[in-house]
Amino acid sequence: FDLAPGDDYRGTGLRFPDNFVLGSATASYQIEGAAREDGRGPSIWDTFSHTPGRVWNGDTGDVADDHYHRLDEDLDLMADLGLHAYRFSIAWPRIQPTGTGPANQAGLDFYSRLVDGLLVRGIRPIATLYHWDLPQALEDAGGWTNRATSEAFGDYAAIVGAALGDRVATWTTLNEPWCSAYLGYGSGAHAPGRTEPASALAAVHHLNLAHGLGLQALRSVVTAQTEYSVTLNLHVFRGFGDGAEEAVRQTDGLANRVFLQPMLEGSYPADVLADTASVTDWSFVRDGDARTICQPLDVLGVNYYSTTGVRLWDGVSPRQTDDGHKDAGGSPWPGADRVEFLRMPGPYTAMGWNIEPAGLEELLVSVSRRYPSLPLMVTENGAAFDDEVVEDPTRPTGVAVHDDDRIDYLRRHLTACHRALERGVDLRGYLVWSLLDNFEWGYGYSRRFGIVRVDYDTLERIPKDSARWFAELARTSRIPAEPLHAR
Ligand code: PNW
Repeated sequence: FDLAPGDDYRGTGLRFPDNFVLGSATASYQIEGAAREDGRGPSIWDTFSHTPGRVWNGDTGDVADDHYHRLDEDLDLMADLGLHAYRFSIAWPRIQPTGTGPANQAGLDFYSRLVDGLLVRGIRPIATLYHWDLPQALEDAGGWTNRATSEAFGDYAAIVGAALGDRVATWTTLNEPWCSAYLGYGSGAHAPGRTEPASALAAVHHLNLAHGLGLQALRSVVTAQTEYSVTLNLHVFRGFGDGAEEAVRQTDGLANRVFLQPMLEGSYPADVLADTASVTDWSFVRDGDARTICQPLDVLGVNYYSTTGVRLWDGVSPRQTDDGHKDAGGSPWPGADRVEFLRMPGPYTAMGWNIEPAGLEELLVSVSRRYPSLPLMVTENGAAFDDEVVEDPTRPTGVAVHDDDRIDYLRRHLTACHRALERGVDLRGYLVWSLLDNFEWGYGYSRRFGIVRVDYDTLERIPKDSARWFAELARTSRIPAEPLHAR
């Protein structure tokens, strides 16, 4: 694909610093399978995916990539690719089947084997405590609308920290609380599938609080010298028309500042509280919460895929709502009733998300200008495309997967990272989403983000051309030339 003229992000040969971390990321529910084994309790994603009509084709994570049973094979794959780091998440319902109470040793053992397997292969373990698989029992008691869930998260963090805290290199509390709150409780596109604007904002706060309580708990039990972080999917907004600034202010408040400001400055943005006053009075925020949420962070994880176009609705024309999210009935933007979401110019990935590497560079620069002493890491970036699968007897698997468009996407976004480094951003690394094709939430298995293909009939792993390309990147710390198969 080609971007607009002048938009040159083909940084072939650019070199990253020696300590720049190049790795990949996954999440528990998306790859593990073994949904009912070794004492794992049900999560909201089990319930959601087993509810007809919620996920494409009725797909579930019951088997997924069967990573739970193929751990050693997948660890060897990571070693073959030369990954410097691997970001994974821990399934809360494997550790506490109902979200509270004593630890399930079999669950801890699985992650302990994973961490040990990474360390013997020289791969840094980056562990996320919560990548959306909330124990169903906690949802039954209100889920993220209930303060008790934040408190339970602190207990869970203490259990996992005590078990793995001698070996994990980086702890991440939450992955993308924006998705958990607004897609889970606002739009209904994600589990638990609720469409309640006030609940979405209560969820925002209780996720923020869980982050703070989780960090406090981790720091009280972890013994090793480690880093503490959180991963946010910060949005890059493009404003259009009269009132562009106002549309950006409102959406930036809901998507970015409502997480960044409490976590890094210890307060909620007053304009967001005012914008959402007709939705909720925020009485779930108690004295002292903002200070609890604001715990020291060693690195901020940033997930970036695309940009979002907004403008103020004129109140007359048909309302535009294409914000790139699956339409599940509710709005993921509580209180932003006057904002329209515009389909941005292409090119697009198979998610329908527009490709704009400049957005990543701008995002990294703007966050680091706002928080100059805070190191950043790109904890997810990548793309779904329709991969071309061809027989190729020269490959170990007998099959080659040509995905030049994914290589091109990665090249351009890595170039954006390099430009951010040149502009003084303290960027520590880049993790590609994802190691494997996997359960893409509401889209089931219909969207493939992996640099390694998974054959869902045989569960065989087949490295795509992008995996070979990424391995070359990880080996040399240089952005490789053309797709390697073309040479
Ligand atoms: C992130 N949206 O999810 C997640 O962290 C991954 O688990 C996921 O597979 C990946 O990005 C690709 O989607 C998102 O609707 C899901 O804007 C949805 C949205 C953004 C991120």
